[in-house]
Amino acid sequence: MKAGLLFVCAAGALCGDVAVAQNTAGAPPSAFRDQPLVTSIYTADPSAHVFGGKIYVYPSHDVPTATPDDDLGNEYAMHDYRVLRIDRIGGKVTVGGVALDVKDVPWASKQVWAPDAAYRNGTYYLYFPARDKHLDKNGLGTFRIGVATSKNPMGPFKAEPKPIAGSFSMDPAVFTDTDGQTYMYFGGIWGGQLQRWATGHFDPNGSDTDLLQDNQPALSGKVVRMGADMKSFAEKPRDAIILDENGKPVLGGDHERRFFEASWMFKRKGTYYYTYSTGDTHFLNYATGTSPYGPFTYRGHILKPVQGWTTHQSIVRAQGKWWLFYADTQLSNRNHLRNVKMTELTFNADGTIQTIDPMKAH
Ligand code: FUB
Repeated sequence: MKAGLLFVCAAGALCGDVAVAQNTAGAPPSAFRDQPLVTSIYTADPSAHVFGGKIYVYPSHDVPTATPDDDLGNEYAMHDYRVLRIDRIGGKVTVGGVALDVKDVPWASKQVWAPDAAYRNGTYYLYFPARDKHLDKNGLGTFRIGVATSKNPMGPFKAEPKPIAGSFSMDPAVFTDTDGQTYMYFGGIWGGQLQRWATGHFDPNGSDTDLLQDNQPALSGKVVRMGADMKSFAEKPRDAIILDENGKPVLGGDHERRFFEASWMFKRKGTYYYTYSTGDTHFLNYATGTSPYGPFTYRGHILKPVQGWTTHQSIVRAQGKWWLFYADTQLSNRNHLRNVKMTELTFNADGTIQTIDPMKAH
């Protein structure tokens, strides 16, 4: 599907090595606010962290597949991870070797989706979702969340033999608070299976999309405090509830505000910013609170829809500024072959975030 054209970085753009060809069927590079960080591989779901003064991005590594797009995301057939390193913003982006392959994860069968990473006491932790090996009637495993460790932020990482006990669904995002406590935010509806866990137990016959209860509180993403070993949950996961301006839970039918997937937490000036994707309405949103557990009050959109079905964010302060990392399909114009980007995030004096339009050049 990809045309054999060479992608050329726009002046001032952040570009890595050039190898992935661009499909001219999508919008031209000049139509996009930002340019891909790397073009030699497809990447998505960027979780960015600053370790030792450098930015490390832990993305999904998208791969071509003949599987058609469906509501379960079977076209997202990723089987390994590669880490990106940015020594200087605006400079070269280094693409690491294979950091972890699903064939080396004892419990997982396929689809290693959006990962995250953390550092504690000389060890780097890679958190990742994957389908387990207990196949259901459709031949699919249940999503669990695993952890792997390394002494090097670029990997390779060695996976634990089992997924994190009590974990389910996908999109782990790990946040360490100023008091040293670490929390994992996770979950995603539709293909991410969160709706099947609505009762607290996996429903093998549950809906493949959401709960279809438009007038009920929307399904919440999950938050859980991590154990000191960074490989376990210290408690049962709780709901990360999003409230509207009247203090009422956002409803399931409110697709422009309700949680879908892609949790990411950051803290700024004492306020907890819970950020997430709305999935089928394609927004990145944020809600704020005074505790890492929430509840969080809906504040607005961070990013308007990108080219492509999904986007998935991280937000990090680096080299004196705040940065949004996200993904679109500029290089391929195919939903499952994405490319990560970064752009500066601007806060207003009251702590609200200025909404970004990814299709407006700046
Ligand atoms: O990359 C596969 C899935 O698509 C991720 O887990 C979601 O967040 C969405 O980006």
